[in-house]
Order: sequence, then C-alpha cells, then structure tokens
Amino acid sequence: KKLSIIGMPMDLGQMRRGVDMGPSAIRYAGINERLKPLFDDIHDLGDIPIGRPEVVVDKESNLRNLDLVAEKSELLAKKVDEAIQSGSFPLVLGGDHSIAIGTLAGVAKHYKNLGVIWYDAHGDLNTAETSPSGNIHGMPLAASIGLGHRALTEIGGYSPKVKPENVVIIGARSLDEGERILIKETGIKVYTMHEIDRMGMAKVMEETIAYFTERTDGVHLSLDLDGLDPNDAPGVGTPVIGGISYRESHLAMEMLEEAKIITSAEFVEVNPILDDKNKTASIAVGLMGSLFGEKLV
Ligand code: DIR
Ligand code: MN
Ligand code: MN
Ligand code: MN
Repeated sequence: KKLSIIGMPMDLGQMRRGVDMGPSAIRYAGINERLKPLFDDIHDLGDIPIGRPEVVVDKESNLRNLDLVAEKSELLAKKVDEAIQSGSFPLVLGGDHSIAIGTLAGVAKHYKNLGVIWYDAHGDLNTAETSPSGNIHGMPLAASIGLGHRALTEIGGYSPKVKPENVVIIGARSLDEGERILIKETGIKVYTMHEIDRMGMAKVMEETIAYFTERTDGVHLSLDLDGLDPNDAPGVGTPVIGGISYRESHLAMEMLEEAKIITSAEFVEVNPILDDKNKTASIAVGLMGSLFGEKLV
C-alpha cells in the first residue's frame, strides 16, 4: 500500500488569507509519523507552487481569481493523476475547498463511476449565477458535476467528473437558495445535521456505504474541516455552529476504512491563523489515522 501526499497551498477561492498554510500546519501536526505504520511507502510530494498572486476578480463573471484557480487546478490534477498511475493513493492537503476541482479532475478519469463523499457544512454547489460571494470555494461540487463557468468545469479537458447521483453530502447545515434548488433538481443525496442527529452517524454511514457499494468503482472523500463542529475544529474560514462532532467524525472514518471503499481523499480549509494551537490540523491528522486503519487495540 503506497500513499502520495500532495500539498495544495491555495487560498484563492475565498477571502480569508491563511488557508494557504494548511499543508504546513497539517505536516507540523505529524501526518508523516502518524501514517507511517499504516503504509508500506509514503511519498510526500511537497506543495504545488502557487506563489502569492494578487487577487483579481474576473470582470465578466465576477468570480474571484478565476484564471488563477483554473491554472493552478490543472497543476494539481496532473500530480494527482500521476500518483494514481504510479499505483499510489492520492491524499491532497488544502488549501481552500476550490482545490477539489483539480483533485477530482485528476481522480475521475481513472473511474467509470466515481462516487464522492462531500463532508461539509456547506453544499459547495454554487455557480457564478447563484453565488452570494463570488468565492470559488463555494463552487467545486457544482463544477465537478459539470455546472458553472467553463474555465472550472473543463479542468483536465473533460466534464463532468462525477454524476450527481454518485454524490453524497454529509453534515450540511448552511445551504444557499440556489444550492437547495440544485439539490432538488439533481437528486444529490444529502444527510444534513438533521439526519445525523436523528439516525445517528453509524446509520448514515451504513446507508452511504451501501449506496456506493452497489453503484461505484471508486469513492473520493472530500473532507472540509468546517463539516465538524467549530468547538472541535475552530481553524476554518467559514465556521457554522452545530456541526458533526469529533467522535462522530472518527466513527465515520473508521466505517469507511472497514468498508474499504475510499480510493482518494483530500482534507481542506485548515486555516492555522484562525486556529487554536494547531488543533484543527491535529484533528485532521487524527481523522486520517482512522481513515487509513489506525486501531486502538
Ligand atoms: C457560501 C459559503 N455558500 C458561498 N461556502 C463555503 O460563498 O458560496 N463553502 N464556505 O465551504
Ligand atoms: Mn519510495
Ligand atoms: Mn467546502
Ligand atoms: Mn464548508
């Protein structure tokens, strides 16, 4: 079992600087030592070069840093693609959630029927037309199902990356009007905090795993740390009260590990400037431990 770690220090998809330090914070929290016993070989490929470009709002679409996000996403897609080709499991460290556009562009070409778990307080299903903010980190799931600006949907030279019926959102509690309409139209499966409270995380994950097992040949986990409750994961740019607990999150990761369905993953939106002594990065590393098979006894 081989792991490739790819840092994507991109903060261009939203307005809070600092999320570009996410990969450093996660490495500092001990990702290598923690995952070492769980793999035969770990390659840390370092970070995709992003630089410190000036913020540029696209005149025609009003999207913040559209050209830059598109350009950097191509670089990430290529790295992820190469990792999979070399027989390695790609683990991408964000960066804001706009990086998922590039990750999925690199992943999806390797599967006929890729599934995606979107673990997030938000739907990330906005387009230029529905976005209240112009922030691309609110759009990566829409772009990946083929909706939105062509510069975002066409990364890697193909679209869509994933079918809406192969997407499961877990932890939603802040959805914009346009996102709610899109969820109804496309039939994307959503477990909001209501379902998690009502059914319990164990049942939510059992259903999610059963759903993917019968229809997909690979599953990507896109985990936004703001899916967790801000008491547990305070170092995020857009915290939303009432989230998934630390314990529920570990259970979710452990169940995914037992089911052996996850074929690629990314952990995004860790912002050490907003964090409490790197707590959120440490939680991310702990969740990776569970996802990759760390056992208590
Ligand atoms: C909001 C916030 N829905 C937007 N999205 C966030 O700007 O589109 N996604 N924070 O993670
Ligand atoms: Mn090696
Ligand atoms: Mn997100
Ligand atoms: Mn979010």
